[in-house]
Formats: sequence, C-alpha cells, structure tokens
Amino acid sequence: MVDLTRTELSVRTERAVLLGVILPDNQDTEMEELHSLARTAGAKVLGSVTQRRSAFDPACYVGRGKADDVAALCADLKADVVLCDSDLLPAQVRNLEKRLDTKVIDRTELILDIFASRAQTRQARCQVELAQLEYSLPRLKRMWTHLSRMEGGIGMRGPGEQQLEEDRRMVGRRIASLKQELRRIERRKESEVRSRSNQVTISLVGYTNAGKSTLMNTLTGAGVFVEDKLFATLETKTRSCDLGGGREILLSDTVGFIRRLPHHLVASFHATLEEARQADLLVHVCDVSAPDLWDQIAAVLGALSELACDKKPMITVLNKTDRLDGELDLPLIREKLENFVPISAINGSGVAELKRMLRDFVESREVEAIVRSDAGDGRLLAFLSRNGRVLGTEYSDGKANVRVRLKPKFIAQLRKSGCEVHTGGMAS
Ligand SMILES: Nc1nc2c(ncn2[C@@H]2O[C@H](COP(=O)(O)OP(=O)(O)OP(=O)(O)O)[C@@H](O)[C@H]2O)c(=O)[nH]1
Ligand SMILES: [Mg+2]
Repeated sequence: MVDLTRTELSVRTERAVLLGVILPDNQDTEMEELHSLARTAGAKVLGSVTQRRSAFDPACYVGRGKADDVAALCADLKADVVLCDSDLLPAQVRNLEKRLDTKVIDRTELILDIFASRAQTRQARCQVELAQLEYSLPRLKRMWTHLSRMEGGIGMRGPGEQQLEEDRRMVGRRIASLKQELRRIERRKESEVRSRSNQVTISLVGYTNAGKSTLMNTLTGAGVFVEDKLFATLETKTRSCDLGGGREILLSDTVGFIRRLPHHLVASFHATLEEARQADLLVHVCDVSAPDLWDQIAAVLGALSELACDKKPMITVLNKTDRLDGELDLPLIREKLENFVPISAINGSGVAELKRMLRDFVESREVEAIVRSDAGDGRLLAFLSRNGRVLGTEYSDGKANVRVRLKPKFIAQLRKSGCEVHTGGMAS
C-alpha cells in the first residue's frame, strides 16, 4: 500500500499516468495540453487514459470500471502518480487514490506545482504558496510538517483530529502572514506602476507559450527567458521600447494564461498582472499555428475579463506565421478580430507593421495643445517636457506659448491647476 497522506504534491521526477474525462463539449486537444503540463512539471508520462462521459462521476471522477482499468495499468507501469485533467473534489481525490493505490494530483495542483518550481522572486514564491495553501488545504490529511519549522517548532503533536486541528491553525496563520506580505509588495508595485503613468505603457498578454517573451526580445532586445514549455515567464518584466519617430513606450511581458486557469492563481497573481491592468494598450499574442487557436483566444479573453481589463484597447498579434503550411484564412479572421497583425517574432516578418500600429496608437492618445505661461515658469516647462513632447515655444508680451503633444489627462491636470491651455488644432 502506498503512502496516501499526500505529503508531497510535487511531481518533478514522478512516473505518471494521465487520466481525463472528455465531456461532450470538451476538445481532445485538452489531453495534449495535460501532457505538456506534465512534461513541464518534470513528470515522465507513461500512459494516458480517457473516458467519454456526459458528466464526471461524483465519487471517483471516472466510472468505477474505468478506475479499475487504470489501477491495473498503474500497477503494470509502476506509476507513482495519476494526473487528472480536471479539478477534483476532495472526496473524489480520496476515493480515487484508494481505488488506484497511487497518489492523485488534479489539474490545478499540477499547474500550482509548475508555478512553485519556477517562482524566483519573493513575490512569486509568496503568491504560489498562498494559492497552494488555499487550494490544497481541504484536500489534505497532513502535509504541514514543513510549516512547523517556519512557525518556530511545534514539538510533539497529538494524533488524529487534534493533529488536524493544529495543522489547520498553523496553515491559517501562514495564510494570514503571506497575505500581509503580498499586500506590502502589491502596494509598492502599484505606486511603481503609477509613477510611470506619464509614459504610454503596453502589455503583452496571451496564452502560455504563444511567444510573448520572444516578441518582447524582438522589440526591445531585453534578453528575457524563452522556452518551449508552458509558463516560462512568471514575473512581469518592463522595458522601454523605441518605436521610431521619437516615440518610446514601456513594454511589459506578463505571465501566460491557460484555459480553466486556477481561480486561486488568478487571485494571488493579481499583483503580477498589475501592469496589464494599468496598461494603456494590450497586445494579445496568439500562436496562430496552434490547432486550438480560437479556444486559446477565448480562454485569454475570459481571463482578461476576470481581471477587469477586457475593455482596454487591444491589438491581436497572430504570431508564428512561419509555422503555417498554408495561407491565413483572412476573411474568417477579419470577421472575428477587429485589430490584428500577422507576424513571426522569430524571423521578424510583420514586426515593422506591428510597430507602426503601436506608433499610431501612441499618437492617437496625445493631443496637440498650446500652453500659455509666464516665460520664467521653470516648473511648468519642466512638467511639459517630462510628460509630453514639446514641439516649440514662442514668446510674446513676457509670456511663453508652448506647443506640446500631451495625453488628455495631463491637459485636464493643467487646467485644473489654473493653467491656460488651448486645444483643437489651432496654430496661432
Ligand atoms: N516558429 C516560431 N516559434 C516561435 C515564435 N515565437 C516564439 N516561438 C517559440 O515558442 C516557444 C515559446 O516562446 P515564449 O516566447 O517563451 O512564449 P511565451 O508566450 O513567453 O510563453 P510563457 O512565458 O510560457 O507564457 C519558444 O520555443 C519560442 O522559440 C515564432 O514566431 N515562430
Ligand atoms: Mg514568456
């Protein structure tokens, strides 16, 4: 009998069997994605079993007959773990583990494990640990021995229920302290992002592995990490990007999305996605060579709406055109997308067109204005050159007329502080 206490959720070196229920509206490609997730997590995939059903079995996820087949397969292959393509209820995990006599990890736990193994900054580590504690807590019997060390040592603990209670309290304290730390980091991040608000900020968002980091490197030469695995990027990176024509923007590379994104992860990665939430424009990077392109697009749009940034202006980048065998189905794409551009971030085709679109966007955000001020008002002049593009200055009657391109919000700010500002294309 294997140890079913689920003390170790990591599957980094485990021998795994994949198990999926295909519901009537699910795609077969989802098992391929589970395979990628398993591979990314470091597991060795030995086999894969699916069952078509109209609903999950409430007790065991798959039917009992199927569960017995999987048990035999696991014994044959000497599997250590069964990775399920869905999120299971705590009782389903327990029942399935008993029937299969192996550890069972569900989809959210698998994704959390990948995030845990990749988190590098203090913030990412806290975010993942919080998500793991909140998600796994009801699914565990006990795994908190590692926490007792962090909490300063609990010593001998009682058996059974008493032990469980103690574990829960300890976990509760750890969750509270992680939340506190994350709030601190989040406040710092927010003010950091806000302080940059004088520059146009653009965020690369999209499905995991679509090529966001590759495009970031192409546009900025930033040298960020790229890998043909899921969730290569966990931390947002922001770099300035020269679009030509005197236009510079801030570009951020963000963490990728996936369909059925674990809700706890979205919540705890809120701060990481702060850049996307504050961005003036989203560039949605898609892998146009993916067989499930439209499902991926829908998953990203769903996640963006959960983050309340689905109303932002967006350009869709159809990346990896170099991998297409035939032509793009442009009429279909035009029907579905408003603003798109096909590119290859690897060989650079279409990138010039994307830059032109980004430049157009930046220019559309600014308004030309004439600001009248006392000629010696150094503070105002400094404000204008910091927050806009000064086109020229004329002096008359001891006044300076500064012609400047500015974001509308700065014009409002100037007017509010009593400054005389003229807009509306006048040159006089
Ligand atoms: N053929 C081809 N491959 C590309 C292109 N852009 C990116 N890739 C490859 O796609 C894989 C994923 O690229 P990344 O840039 O890491 O993707 P990402 O969207 O940042 O992924 P995550 O950070 O994991 O969400 C890498 O193997 C890249 O080399 C492209 O235009 N053409
Ligand atoms: Mg990336």
